[in-house]
Parts: sequence; structure tokens; C-alpha cells
Amino acid sequence: MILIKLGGSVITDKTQYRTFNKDVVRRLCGEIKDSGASAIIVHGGGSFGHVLAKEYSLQNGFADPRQIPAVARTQYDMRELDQMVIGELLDADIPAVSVPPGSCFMMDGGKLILDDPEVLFSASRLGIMPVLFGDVVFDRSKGFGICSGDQIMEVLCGLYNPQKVVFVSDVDGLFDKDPKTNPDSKLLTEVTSELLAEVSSDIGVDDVTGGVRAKMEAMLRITSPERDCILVNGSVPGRLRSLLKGERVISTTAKGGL
Ligand code: IP8
Repeated sequence: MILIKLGGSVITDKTQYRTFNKDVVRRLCGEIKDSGASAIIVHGGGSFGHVLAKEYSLQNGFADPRQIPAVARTQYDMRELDQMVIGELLDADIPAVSVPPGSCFMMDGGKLILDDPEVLFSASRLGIMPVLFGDVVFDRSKGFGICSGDQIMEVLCGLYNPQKVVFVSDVDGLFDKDPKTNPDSKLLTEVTSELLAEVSSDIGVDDVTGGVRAKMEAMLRITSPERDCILVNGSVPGRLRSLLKGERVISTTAKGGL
């Protein structure tokens, strides 16, 4: 089984509130289907999640009643995004169902509690792909918080023990410097925690749940000697399909744990 996260940067236009990259998602769903991989999908929030979450500091929990409409609106926006992703999976002939974290699970102090995985396992046993996503989740100590898709990936790794974990983003991988501002930056094909400490900048920090560095740390926590954890560019047609089929592609592999 392969666990795949479709990042918000690739499935939405992060510069425009609530803009879905339908053609890209359609192509990626086709690539997953063509690869023949048995997969579970998690997706990020992009401009459906992060815009309001940032404006109302939803990641910090309840502080002001004026946040409440934004909590409800962000859950609504995330469900709309999720339904569009699931629509593309269905069109690619992949039977998929939504498991919205904000309705199915709780958090405590920002930590996702997923102690009853029966819904997930029931779907998987029937050959139905459960689809989860970054969401506003109620929190026992903070009222609510943002649960990132990366956090969900970590929890699902513990539940499913996948042989491979893939993070699909709009960058070729992790660079030693921000490639958008440094033309001489180099792609790191493998990243260890020692190497990550040397990477100068954090890239993509508009996200309330952290940028590429936070993602790499989450990836390092997921790695094991038996399991590769790979960051790949889903904006390049065919790259995800090749990776899922076991071919070598331009990407960054996290190694050795955190
Ligand atoms: O894009 C965050 O999920 P992520 C979801 O995986 C929200 O970090 C609602 C901001």
C-alpha cells in the first residue's frame, strides 16, 4: 500500500482564495489509476484552508468569538475542496469516500487522536479508498485547531504501515536554498536530519501549518529502514505515475528518521 499526500500547492492555486486546479487533479488521479498502485490519499488545504485559517489564527485555538464563523466556513470550504478531489477520483474509476477529520476525530493540544480506525479499515477492506484532508478539528484543550494533512499522514503510517509514502507538491524537492530567489540552488536528492539542519531558508511559509522544512521534518519522522518517504513534483506530467511504478524520477527522499 502507498500513502499519498496531494499537497495544497498542487491541487489549488494558493494565491487565489478557493481556486481548484481541476485539470491538474484530474491528471494526477489518472496517473494514480494508471500506476495500478493501491493507495490511500490525504490532501492539503491550499487556498481553501490556509487563507481564512491565517486571517483568524485558527491554528492557535479559540481566543475570540469572532473566530467562530471562520471555523465553520473553513470546514465548509475544505469539504467543498474534498468533494471536488473525490469527484476526480471517481471519474478516474477509483472508488473513494470522504473521511473528514473535523467530523470523525478529535485533537488534544494540537495532537490528532485517532483511536478508532474502524471507518478507515472498513472502507479499505471493501476496496474503497478513504480520502482524508487537513481540516479544522475540535481540540479538547484549545477548543479547535488546524490538523494538517502531514499530521494525518504520520498517524496513517502508524495504522497502515505503507511500503512507500509520497508527498506530491509543486516543487522538484528540497533545495539547499530557496530556488525562487536563488538561481544557483541545488536539489537535494536525499535528506537526513543533519542535512536539513544546514538548509538555509524555509520555503513556502504562508501555510499556517509550516513550509517545506516542517514537511521535511514530518517526512523524516515517517521514514524507516523499510520505508521510503519521497517528495515529488506533481505539476510535471507523468512524474507521479513513474514514481508509483518504481521508476527513478527527480525528487527528494527523506532518509534515516528525525
Ligand atoms: O495544507 C491544512 O492542511 P495542510 C488545512 O495539509 C487547513 O497543511 C484547514 C488549513
